[in-house]
Amino acid sequence: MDDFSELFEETPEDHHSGFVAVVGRPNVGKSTLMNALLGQKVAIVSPRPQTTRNRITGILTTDKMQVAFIDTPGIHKPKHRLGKFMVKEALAALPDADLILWVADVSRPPREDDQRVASALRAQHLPVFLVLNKTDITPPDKLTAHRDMFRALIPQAAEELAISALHGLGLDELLQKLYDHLPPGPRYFPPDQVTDIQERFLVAELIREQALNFLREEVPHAVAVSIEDFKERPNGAVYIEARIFVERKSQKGILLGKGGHMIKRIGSEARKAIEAELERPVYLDLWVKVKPKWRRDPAELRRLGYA
Ligand SMILES: Nc1nc2c(ncn2[C@@H]2O[C@H](COP(=O)(O)OP(=O)(O)OP(=O)(O)O)[C@@H](O)[C@H]2O)c(=O)[nH]1
Ligand SMILES: [Mg+2]
Repeated sequence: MDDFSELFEETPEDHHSGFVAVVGRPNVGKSTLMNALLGQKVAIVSPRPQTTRNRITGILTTDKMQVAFIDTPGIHKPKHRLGKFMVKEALAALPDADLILWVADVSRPPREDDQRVASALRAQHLPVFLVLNKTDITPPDKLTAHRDMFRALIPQAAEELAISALHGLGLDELLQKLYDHLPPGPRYFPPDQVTDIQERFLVAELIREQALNFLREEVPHAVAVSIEDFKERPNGAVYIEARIFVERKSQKGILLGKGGHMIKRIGSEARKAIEAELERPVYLDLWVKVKPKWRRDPAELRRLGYA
């Protein structure tokens, strides 16, 4: 039997803990918020909607509480099997949570996808915090008008907070409110554990993040990354071979760019990001492959971790 006594012995008095699902429509800043609360990058972030595709746990341990945040894919109207998987992943985080952060982009009025989120939340009997993000780009009159519209969608919200995840504004208050609402409880994870994701997954995500940052239009959504080889070299460096999949030949052309210019930029930025995370020198070998309609193919989706 495992001995967890050490974990619990260290738990301070008045300690609170729980699981907090971070949900909302795509691109509102859920992953930015989770990373900011953790003070560490666990989930990738990009200006493109539908960046996050899987649930990702980020664990915050302080003297008085431990919160396991569950970052989720943006809830939207799915157009293919991948989209359906993403929405299912997001909704599956709700029943196991102690509390829900509904992240909304307050710089804009609610959209159809916000309504979708609100109706899923109204069906739950869990405390919901309405988290109005992107206040840094919202003029005061718009803030008031949009806030009222979001409020009307979730009349039972336990708390409402105006924040900027990007600039770290309002986060201390959010953490205090989490402490107030989460029940007394022990640490469920070792204090130094920050996430549940594996190194290979993180590496694939960091490559996809750069692809999302550099690509436009429909191409980012057609991108998937798989790690084919991951080897430690005797000199301490890591050799990584990764494949970037797209659905069409034309997308492959865009991804490669003139004279391979684009893939070189993506590779070089991704390598820097991976080295920063792994704290080791990295040799990154990137290949681009066309896999027609992978987003609709159950076997491919399973292979890529989207099932
Ligand atoms: N101005 C501003 N931009 C923000 C803020 N928070 C996030 N962003 C930006 O919004 C974009 C989307 O951020 P993400 O954190 O990837 O959003 P998400 O909700 O996780 O998106 P999905 O994973 O696609 O559902 C990025 O370009 C962020 O830099 C904020 O407080 N202010
Ligand atoms: Mg995200």
